[in-house]
Amino acid sequence: MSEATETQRAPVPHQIDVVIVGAGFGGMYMLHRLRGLGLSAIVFDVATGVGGTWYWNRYPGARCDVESMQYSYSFSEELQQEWQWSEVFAGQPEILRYANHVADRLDLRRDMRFETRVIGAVFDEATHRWTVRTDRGDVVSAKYCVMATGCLSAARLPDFPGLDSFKGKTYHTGHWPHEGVDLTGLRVGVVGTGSSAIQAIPVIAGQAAHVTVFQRTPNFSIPSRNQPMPGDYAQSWKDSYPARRAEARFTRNGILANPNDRSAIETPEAERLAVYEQRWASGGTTFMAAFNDLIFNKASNDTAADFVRGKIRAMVKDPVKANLLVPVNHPIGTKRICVDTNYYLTYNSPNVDLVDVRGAPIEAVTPDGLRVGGKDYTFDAIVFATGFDAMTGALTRMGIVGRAGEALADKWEAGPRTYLGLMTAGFPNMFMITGPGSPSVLSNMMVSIEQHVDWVADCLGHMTHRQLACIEATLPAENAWVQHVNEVADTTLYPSAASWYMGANIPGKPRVFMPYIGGVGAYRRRCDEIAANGYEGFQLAGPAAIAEAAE
Ligand code: N01
Repeated sequence: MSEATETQRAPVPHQIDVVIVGAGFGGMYMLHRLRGLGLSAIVFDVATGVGGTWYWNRYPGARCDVESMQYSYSFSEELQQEWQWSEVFAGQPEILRYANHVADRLDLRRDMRFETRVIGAVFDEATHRWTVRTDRGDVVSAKYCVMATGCLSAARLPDFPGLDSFKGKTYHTGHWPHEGVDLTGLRVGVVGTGSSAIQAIPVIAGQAAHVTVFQRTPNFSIPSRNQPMPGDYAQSWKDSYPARRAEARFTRNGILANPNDRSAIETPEAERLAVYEQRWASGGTTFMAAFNDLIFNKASNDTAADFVRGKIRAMVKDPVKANLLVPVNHPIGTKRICVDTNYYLTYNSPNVDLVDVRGAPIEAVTPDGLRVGGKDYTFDAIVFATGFDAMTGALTRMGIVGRAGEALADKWEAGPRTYLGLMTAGFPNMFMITGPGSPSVLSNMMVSIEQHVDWVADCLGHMTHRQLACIEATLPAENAWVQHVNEVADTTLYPSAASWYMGANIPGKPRVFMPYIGGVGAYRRRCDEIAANGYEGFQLAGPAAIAEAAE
């Protein structure tokens, strides 16, 4: 079955065990696990089908930068054996086909309602239930909520004056039209040079008559070296999937990257360069695993950054463009490292221009294009690759209200506060999948999603078995975790960059390092330990205690 379209929906139950928000990889697996526990669950998603981030991000060139053999579910041996990836790094259409295949295989859609946005989730202290409301008028009373809303799902368009005045078409990479866009022969402006833009620009430049890229911050990008999947490579993974998956779960970022356990700065220069050359030649984000101290030691980081700067200068023929493209304002890897196919080489094409908007920001969108530094640029179409209100945006916009009428958006006004990125104090029985305070965006999302879903499912299984009715993170546990997340971040170079990890891409968003950088292995051990110790740091209560408290 292909991607489903459901304008006519099946009825929505009024009472349910669990409401799951989001039908991406997190929500899909959560539903599957809850069914296994015998709990009733329904998934809401605003999209017309499954896939989450891979449903929305259909911009030209969209591709995963984690290898396909590792960016897939590991919970089912049948699934991982039967699916054939066609490329080493899968493109968006193939990943979306995979999501649909899983939905078919596990018969997930019957408990999903699409084209339905959750507009409120309010906790009732008297009944200890969540009332979930949708924009289709549904009102569901649920014992638990699981927010599988994704870390990069709230697309952000900067507030440029005159945005509505533009006579041509505008697009955001995170909301790309499903029917596709033909940019052939057009003059196209692209705003942004993050991962999305770096993938899209070479493809757009191949279609458009002329492309002008507006860059505020140059990024480091590593060639992907993507290729059709070699059959023996896929087979070698399939032959040893259980062992490799088990190993990946205890790595730093959930990716088997053959990490080098040596310091860059302590390695003699010639040897160090040879390591970088070898990593550059094999390509991909695993470049950052070339040495063990690249994210901790500025001098070590500089050696990697200088190596990539040299590669950029060697690729880009025009020295003015090359100078603009060389990143200088952040250590390599502290803004999400990008992975590309021919990104830098694209600037050698006569139909591609680059405009620096750091010194002179974009002033306005005009009826004909963009005005920057008093100069007008004329376009037929503008592509905004301007990113997301990352990690918190989808949650704080949803109308989540916990104990004593406290809105999540208010609680997190000075930055997100969670215990393990799984729960937040004052919001009982509400779980987050890959929430802020968990490794999430610093890891292979599939590994982190599966770990969170399994932890939540095991927790709900435990509660059902013990006839417990309420679980809530305690404030002291949450405070200690937030402090730990910050302390670990401060041992690295990450907080020195104005990145979306820090909320720095959104004017007015608090500058807090949101993901947990302690590594997925250490994090998993901690989560398991906490569960084994009777859910240390969480308060669990039975129906009697709840009834007593409500009196
Ligand atoms: O978004 P971004 P993205 N004027 O926030 C610029 C994942 N992902 O969609 O850096 C001018 O990174 C902004 O400039 P600056 C991945 O985790 C993965 O590209 O803030 N420019 C920046 O250049 C990634 O990190 C994959 O100074 C403005 C760009 O817009 C995350 O998604 C592929 C501006 C936004 O870059 C987000 O990536 C794609 C303004 N007013 C995405 N406002 C893969 O797996 C913003 N910008 C490969």
